[in-house]
Amino acid sequence: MSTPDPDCIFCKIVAGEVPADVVHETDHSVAFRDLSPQAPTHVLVIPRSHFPNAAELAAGEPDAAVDLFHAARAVADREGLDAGYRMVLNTGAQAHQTVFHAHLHVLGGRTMGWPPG
Ligand code: DGP
Repeated sequence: MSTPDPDCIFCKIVAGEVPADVVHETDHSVAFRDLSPQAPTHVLVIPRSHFPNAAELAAGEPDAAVDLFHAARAVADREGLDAGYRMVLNTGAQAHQTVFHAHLHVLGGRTMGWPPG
């Protein structure tokens, strides 16, 4: 497991040092509601380990990367997103990644547009 980053807000959520509305947990992942929801359901699924993005997570801890997707499906099931949902992995500043701890957005509960902004 990678070392937590003491300056990372999501590492603090994993450690329980910052509160979050947690909706699902596994051995590898924690899922909690986004502070700034962009859809009726907007949950972030993050690995317990600190990696700067999902690609680095897949390279460093492939089992945890796969678990992120299993956890996302569990969240979608639990939230009743039967009509569909979007999974987003912003990677890098130009793609609007603002927190550099890997996270998978699960968005649902409304019709989505395409292309994304
Ligand atoms: P991104 O732009 O892909 O890096 O998304 C980061 C998301 O994290 C953004 O939608 C807002 C959310 N976020 C940032 N800080 C916190 C926090 O402290 N708590 C929660 N619940 N969400 C946060």
